[in-house]
Amino acid sequence: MAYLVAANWKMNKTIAQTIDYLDIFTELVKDIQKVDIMISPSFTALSSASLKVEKTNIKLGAQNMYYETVGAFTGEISPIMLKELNVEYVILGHSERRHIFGEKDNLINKKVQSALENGIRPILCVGETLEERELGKTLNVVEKQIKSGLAGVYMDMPFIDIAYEPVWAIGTGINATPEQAEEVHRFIRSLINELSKGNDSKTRILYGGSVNEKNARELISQKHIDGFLVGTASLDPNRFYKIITEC
Ligand code: G2H
Repeated sequence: MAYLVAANWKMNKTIAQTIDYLDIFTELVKDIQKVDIMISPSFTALSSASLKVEKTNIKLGAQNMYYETVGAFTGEISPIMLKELNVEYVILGHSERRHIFGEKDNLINKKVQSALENGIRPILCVGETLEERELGKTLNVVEKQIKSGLAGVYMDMPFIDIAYEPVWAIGTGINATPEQAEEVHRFIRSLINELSKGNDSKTRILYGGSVNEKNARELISQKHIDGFLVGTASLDPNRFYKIITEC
């Protein structure tokens, strides 16, 4: 199983900035084969990015999608619109979607099911808040988010990746220590192994939350960390490339 290192650009970069980035980044990573690389630009830049990454080793992801394929859903993006742009991954249940936009496990589960039905690989994000960690509820929270996010699709585990992103580590510059991350990753691995009846060997468990070129090596050296979901440090092609080379 190859590591997956995925960029979540969030609401950053115009079309022109995306093209400039990819002019540099495609060259930097062109010889990398042992790591799967994904970028997820804004929706407005996806089309241009799709053309730029065609015939490269960079895969395209979306930061969100709706679960219906067509209809009266003002402002939403359909999985078939993403497929048309050769989008292969979709980030679902990111903590910013949960906390800023109020997405609940039930909605996230519908999106996961729809992504799978439409041949897009979901990256389900889970993670506890600082308050939940301090109350000792981290593993309970993560278990609930995984069980409800993946309800009905446990047997599709080979087509799913998971990102553990502790909310307190997102965009704060405070990453989970390798030991803190490893404890949760080990728990997630054992949980998805049980839920899928042992069919989880193709599922990567990514760590996300203030990953950078300085902490990547130590984090990836943990047995149950299979890659990264990178926000801030992925916005610079040289920094993101450096993280990839640490894997
Ligand atoms: C967590 C992460 C990317 P950052 O949201 O998903 O962002 O690396 O900026 O903490």
